[in-house]
Amino acid sequence: MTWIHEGKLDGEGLKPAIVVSRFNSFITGKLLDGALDCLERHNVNTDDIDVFWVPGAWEIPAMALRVADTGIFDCVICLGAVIRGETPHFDYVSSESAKGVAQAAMLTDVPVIYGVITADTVDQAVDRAGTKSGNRGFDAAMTALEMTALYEHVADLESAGGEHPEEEEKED
Ligand code: INI
Repeated sequence: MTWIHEGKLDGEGLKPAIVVSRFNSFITGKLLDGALDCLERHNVNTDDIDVFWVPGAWEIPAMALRVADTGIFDCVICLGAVIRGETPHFDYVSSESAKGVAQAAMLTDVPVIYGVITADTVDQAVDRAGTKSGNRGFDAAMTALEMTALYEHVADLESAGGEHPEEEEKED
């Protein structure tokens, strides 16, 4: 018999933070709309959501870590859009923002979620911000709900000394 652990997608009572960059705001604004839509549809109270705007994707990780370390929020959702130009700048900004968000996630106690689009063209970015290929902001918020519930579940398991709650399901 194996114990299966999964995060539920119910945001009731949660206090999420969103860190979103202003660079390419015609895209990041749509990612923010998607994230808010997801949170509200999953029972998060609008008054319990805090949005922190930063200048660009480069600034996201440091702000995400600061916000996460306040202890005020249950999760941090990072949203940005890095679009390739004619110089190697894209590579520096996109890789540092991805690495930085991953590092923030490892250094803090709450889930830090990566919802930064990296695209070769404006069209690719538009496709991922609420048109052909869905909305990466919505997806990131969904991931945040799942991971927050799972973190809390692991904390409950730890404080119960490894005793599984009665309602938890076992699979053969
Ligand atoms: N920031 C982005 O969020 N997206 C981009 O596409 C981008 N490009 O291509 O330059 C970008 N650059 C700005 C960067 O994030 C910082 O704000 C800036 O370098 C100041 O630190």
